Amino acid sequence: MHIARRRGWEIPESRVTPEAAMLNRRGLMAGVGALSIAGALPARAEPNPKFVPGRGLTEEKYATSYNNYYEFNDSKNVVDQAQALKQRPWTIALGGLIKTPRTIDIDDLLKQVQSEERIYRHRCVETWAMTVPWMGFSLAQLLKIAEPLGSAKYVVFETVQDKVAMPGLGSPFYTWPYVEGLAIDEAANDLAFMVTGLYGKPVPPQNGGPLRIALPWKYGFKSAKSIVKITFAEKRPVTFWEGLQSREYGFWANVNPDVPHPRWSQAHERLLGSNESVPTQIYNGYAEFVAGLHEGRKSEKLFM
Ligand SMILES: Nc1nc2c(c(=O)[nH]1)N[C@H]1C(S)=C(S)[C@@H](COP(=O)(O)O)O[C@H]1N2
Ligand SMILES: [Mo]
Repeated sequence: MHIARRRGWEIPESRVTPEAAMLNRRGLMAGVGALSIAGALPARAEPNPKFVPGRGLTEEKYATSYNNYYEFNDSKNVVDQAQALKQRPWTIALGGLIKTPRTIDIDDLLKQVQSEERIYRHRCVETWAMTVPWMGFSLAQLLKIAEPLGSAKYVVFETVQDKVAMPGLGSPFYTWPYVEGLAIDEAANDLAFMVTGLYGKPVPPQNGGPLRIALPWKYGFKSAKSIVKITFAEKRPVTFWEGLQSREYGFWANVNPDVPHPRWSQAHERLLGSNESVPTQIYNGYAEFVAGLHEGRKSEKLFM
């Protein structure tokens, strides 16, 4: 069972089951044999030690039940509705300024990348925060696969629009699809992470399964969920929240405790689960990785 769980985010369920069954047949899952298997194949890979969480993990039940996913609804309680979003088959269209625009199946993509676990802090612009063990692969690997042209300056992510599963798409207040983006040098930064799992399981639909992004130094709205399209552009895209309210939500959206949102302070954050309030850090504590990115962008509104 541990083996099936460990590999669930990497390979389709259909390929997990026979392997687990085979191990069972050999009797290796019981008694002394179980110990040696556990030793050879730990239930969870060691998280990448480069990314130090600095605080306790958020309990899984909170991270997977308190969600912002406006395509379903705007209540944070989307779990039940989100189960209607099918996670396979799933394809991602790669387009725009790249060598060969094409559509790639998620399972083919996963065979071409190196996956790992990373524990990241997540800071929502609304001031709640969580600490989550994500499974996935660096966006830099996907850039290599996509082969952007020299003229590509921005990467643009689009979320799936399933009108049957997602009642929020019918709301007249929003301009769908959910679009997010990064400058290409940000996208190449080691911190930018494509997520396929969390807490040792496939990432559930409410958290943006089967493929989302995690950008821990930016406010959470930059981390687009359930991605079906990645395009490369010369021009900066207008992103979802920026298009709705540019005075409050910008393109760069780097975390900064000293730059308040127009309607509230960003100095502190509330930890999901415990409700403890802790000081917010510049770049959400990831300055050592990303502060240098914006040397040439001082005239931009980098922090909202
Ligand atoms: N497609 C899509 N992506 C989205 C959102 C959304 O509403 N739709 N909400 C964003 C916001 S505001 C946050 S804080 C995170 C929340 O991720 P979580 O539910 O996994 O905590 O997803 C981001 N990605
Ligand atoms: Mo958010």
